[in-house]
Amino acid sequence: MDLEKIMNDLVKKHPGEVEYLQAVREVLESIEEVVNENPHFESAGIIDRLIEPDRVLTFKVPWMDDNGKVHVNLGYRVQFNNALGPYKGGLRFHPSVNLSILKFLGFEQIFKNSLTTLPIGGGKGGSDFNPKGKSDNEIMRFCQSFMLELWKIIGPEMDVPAGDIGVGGKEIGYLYGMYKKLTHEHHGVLTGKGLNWGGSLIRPEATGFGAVYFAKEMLATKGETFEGKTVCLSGFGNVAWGAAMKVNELGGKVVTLSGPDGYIHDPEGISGDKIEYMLELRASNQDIVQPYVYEFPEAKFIPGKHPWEVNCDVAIPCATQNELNEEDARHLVNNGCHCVAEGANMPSTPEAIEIFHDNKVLFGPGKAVNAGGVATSGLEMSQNAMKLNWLRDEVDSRLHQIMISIHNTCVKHGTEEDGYINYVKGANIAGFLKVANAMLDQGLV
Ligand code: NDP
Ligand code: 2IT
Repeated sequence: MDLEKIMNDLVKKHPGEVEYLQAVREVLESIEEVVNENPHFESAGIIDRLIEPDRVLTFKVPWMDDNGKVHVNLGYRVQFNNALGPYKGGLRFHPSVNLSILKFLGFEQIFKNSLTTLPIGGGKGGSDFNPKGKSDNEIMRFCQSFMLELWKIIGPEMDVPAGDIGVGGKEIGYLYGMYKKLTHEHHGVLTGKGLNWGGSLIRPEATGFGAVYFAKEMLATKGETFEGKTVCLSGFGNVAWGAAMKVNELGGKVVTLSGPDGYIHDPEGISGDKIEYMLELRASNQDIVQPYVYEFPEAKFIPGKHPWEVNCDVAIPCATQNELNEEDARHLVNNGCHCVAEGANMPSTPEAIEIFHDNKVLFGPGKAVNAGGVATSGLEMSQNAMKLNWLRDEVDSRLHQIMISIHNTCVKHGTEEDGYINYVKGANIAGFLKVANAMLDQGLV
C-alpha cells in the first residue's frame, strides 16, 4: 500500500477537508503493515473503497423563527459503509458543522461500530444549525424541516441516526415525531429515544460510563484503579456528565469542566449536586460554563483556556475534535497525567498523540473509548426489534462487557514488542479487519 500516494490523491479530490484527511491518515498509518501482509485486500481495492463514503445527501433546511423570519441551514447525511449492518451514527447540530467534519466522524464511526461487536455500519449527519439561544418551538420547527428530507434515506434496516453535539433527547423527540408522521410507522429508526416510547435505560449515560469503564481497564493494566485519582474533564455536555458520574462512583475526583468560554477548576471535586447542575447549565441553552462559579463560589473560572494545564492523573476530553494540542499534551505529561481516555471524537491532534506515545502514556482513542454510546444505541435497536425493555442493570452490564471486550481487542492487536499497548493501532487494526473481511465476503459492490 502506497500511503503517501493514497493521501496525495485524496487531498487532490477533497482539498481543504482537513478533519476528514486527518482521520483517514491516522487509520491508514495504523493498518499499513496489515494491508501489506494481506495482498488480497489490495487486489479487491478495499482501501480505495473504504475511504470514500457510499453516498452523501446534502439538503437545505428552511425554517421560520419565532419572529416570522425565514432561515436556511444546510443538512447532511453521510452513509459511509454498511458492510457490517445498517448505517449507524449520530447527528450533530453545531455552527461549525461542514462536510469535512461529518466525513471524519462517519469514517471513524465505521471502525468504532465494528469494535462494538454489534452488527452496525458507519454513518454520520447533521447541520450547521446552532441550537444555542433558540426557543423550543424554533428547535422543533428546525427538526421537522430537517426530517422532511432525511426520512427518505433512513429506516431501521437502512440507516439509524442518533444524537451527537447539539442533539439530545429533545431533538430526537421532534425528529422522531416527524418521521412517524411521514411514514406512519412506529419503529426504532432513531436511537436515544425517550424511555416511554422505545428508548433504552442507560443510553443517556452510556458514552461517559463506557469511557470510564474503558479507562478503568487501561489503569488495571498497571495495577491501578480510579480510587483517589484526580481527573480533568473537558466539555459540559452529555458525555462529560456521564463520565463525571462514573468517575465519582469509582472513587476518583473530577476537578475540571470546560466550555467554549473557558474552563472551571473546582479543586474540591465536581460531585453530587454539582454534576446535576451540569444538566441545568446545558438546558439553559447558552454556550458558557462560567455560571458554575456563581453557583459554587469555591471554584474558579479561567477564561479562554483549556483545562489541560491543571495537575491530574487521568484526562478525559469530552468536548470536540482537536481540543487537545501538542502544548496541552506536554503540560499533561509534565504534570503527572499518565492516562488519557478520549470521550470525544478525535479530541487530540496527531502531534499530541505522538507525545503521549513517546512518553508511554496509557492513551485510548475515541473510537474505542467512546464506543459505549453507539453500542448502547445498538442495544436500544435490539430491544426495539424484540418489542421489550431490559432493566437498567441488564443494559449496564452488557455495556460494561462490551467495553471490556473492546479493551481486550485493543490489547490483542496493539501490544508492541516492549509491552507498551498502542491502543490507536489496536483499535484501528481490529476495527478494520472485521470490515475489510466482510467487504471481501460480499464481493465488489
Ligand atoms: P453535547 O452537545 O452534549 O456537548 C458538547 C460539549 O462540547 C459542550 O460542552 C459544547 O459546548 C462543547 N463544544 C462543542 N463544540 C465545541 C467547539 N467547537 N469548541 C469548544 N467546545 C465545544 O455533546 P456530546 O457530549 O454528546 O458530545 C461531546 C463529544 O463526544 C463529541 O466529540 C461527540 O462527537 C462525542 N461523542 C458523543 C456521543 C454521544 O452519544 N452523545 C457518543 C460518542 C462520542 P457548546 O455546545 O456550548 O458549544
Ligand atoms: O459518535 C458517536 O458514536 C455518537 N454520537 C453516537 C452514535 C449513535 O448512533 O448512538
